[in-house]
Amino acid sequence: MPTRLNFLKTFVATASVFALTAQATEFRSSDIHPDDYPTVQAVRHMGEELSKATNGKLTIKVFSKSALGQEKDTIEQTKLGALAMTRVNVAPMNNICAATMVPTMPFLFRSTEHMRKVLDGAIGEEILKDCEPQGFVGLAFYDSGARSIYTVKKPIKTLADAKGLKVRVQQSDLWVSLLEAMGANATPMPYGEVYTALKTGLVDAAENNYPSYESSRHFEVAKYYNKTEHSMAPEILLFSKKVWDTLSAEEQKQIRAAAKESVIYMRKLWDERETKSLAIVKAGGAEIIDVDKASFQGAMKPVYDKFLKDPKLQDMVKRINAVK
Ligand code: BDP
Repeated sequence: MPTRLNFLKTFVATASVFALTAQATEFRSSDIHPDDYPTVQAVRHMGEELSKATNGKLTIKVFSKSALGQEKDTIEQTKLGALAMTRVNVAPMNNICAATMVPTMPFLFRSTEHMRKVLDGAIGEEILKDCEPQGFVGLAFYDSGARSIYTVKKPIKTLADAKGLKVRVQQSDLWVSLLEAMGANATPMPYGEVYTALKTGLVDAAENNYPSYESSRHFEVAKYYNKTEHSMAPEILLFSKKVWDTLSAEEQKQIRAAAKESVIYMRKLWDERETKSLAIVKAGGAEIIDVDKASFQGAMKPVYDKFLKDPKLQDMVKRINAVK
């Protein structure tokens, strides 16, 4: 029998549920990669850690496979605050936040260890911070390995072989110049269009690390993977400054901590995935070609001259070189 008291009880219970949901916040985060890719897994992991640390008050929902758009679109949405987070490569940030050009620079990092040490330290923090005036709180860098050029028709062994090649690049002026310095014709386009571009002959080549070459199935259409290893441009995890400013200092601290923790998790997955992807592409018929790297490296001066005019950025390169 519904009594006044029962009604009151139900009312109070319902009200408290609403209060709970009103307090809990779910941040949406985007990624162009599939569910099993290390970047997607890492942000999911970060969400779990954040949820634990806040007793479920703050959570993250990751939208994979470009469900919310290509990287340039999601960067724009994040800036507007329509999206709380996005995981992208630093390349589409190059035109927005100058310091991100530095870790993109060709042949900058000597090894994975060197790259990790630099990005984990004060220089990494400086680069992340540089995105803030543009509307992005840089939370962390993730590994992206080394990028190499893969070709449809013939292998590349020396710089001369790259001449006139139509190569897809990420949407960044720096990337266009980088390939032009190799004598190639650079065609910027979003990642999602590359498979078809390779297949239809719109481009002769693209460039990426093993996990992307594999997960995108680009190896099926471009079977020569030429180990130029010309850039180790990392991934970056960005939080919308607009959304950030609505959070308490404590919440911001919790988000930063969970992001940093996810880097460790990501690296383990990354190392495993690089090995696994290499095996998959080889089994799928890809040929891994050794390249005269020095000839490529020798052609990169114009890129440094053009994009690192700012003494602050030049100094950053010097400091990176000095990191042992
Ligand atoms: C992959 C990055 C991804 C980029 C993609 C590309 O993880 O963020 O969008 O390369 O080449 O390695 O566009």
